[in-house]
Amino acid sequence: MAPRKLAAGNWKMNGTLAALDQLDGMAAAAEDASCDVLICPPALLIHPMIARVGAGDLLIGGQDCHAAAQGAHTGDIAAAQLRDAGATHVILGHSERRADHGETDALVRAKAQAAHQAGLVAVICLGETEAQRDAGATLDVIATQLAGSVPDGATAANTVIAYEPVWAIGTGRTPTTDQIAEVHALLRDRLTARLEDGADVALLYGGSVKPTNAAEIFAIAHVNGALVGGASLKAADFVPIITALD
Ligand code: G2H
Repeated sequence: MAPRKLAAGNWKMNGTLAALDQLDGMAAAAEDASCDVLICPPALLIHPMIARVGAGDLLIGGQDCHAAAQGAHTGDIAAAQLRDAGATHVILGHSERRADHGETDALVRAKAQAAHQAGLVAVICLGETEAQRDAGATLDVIATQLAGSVPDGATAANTVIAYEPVWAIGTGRTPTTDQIAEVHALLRDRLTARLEDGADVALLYGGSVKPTNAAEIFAIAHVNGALVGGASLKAADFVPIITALD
């Protein structure tokens, strides 16, 4: 088995019911594509999205879940509740959550475990800051985040890893192809050494992916897709990215 290709959209805290109009074009592209296509909207839009496009080829996911299965955690969402709403995936450990909510590798790992128990695919995000890259620490940072954030029990079926350099997120800056290749080779090596089917875990690149740079990024070894933020909000931007991956 080779890693399944995945074009994933992270809508972050963007979108209202009016944005559902963008889904029709994305759903049509997902139907035509052989790669997987996923949109992770704000949680309030998960159910309306599924009602709009049905349980078809366009997959819908969450952007976070709590590590506990249920309980007194005001404002949080359990993995089983995402699954109940129709989600298939959940993004975990995005650098914005690590920064805004102090999420640690250990917490991300616990959340991934909860996601797996609920039957969700965990899309676990990793990435170095600009200061860490400038200090030459990128590979050490990524290896540490990977070891700490991926739970035992991770498999190619229930886990996707997204490499998102913090300095490339929403900035329009992207790493060189060599920089992406170096990190993805490390991820593949470490996953293959740790997991029985680590060679088949899908590895995404994320950070300012656009229709204009997608094909070049997808040609890099061990890049099996993308986690796309701003360019996933409009079908006119996201569909060409899906096509470039397919
Ligand atoms: C990185 C990415 C989506 P953008 O955060 O996860 O966002 O494509 O806007 O840089």
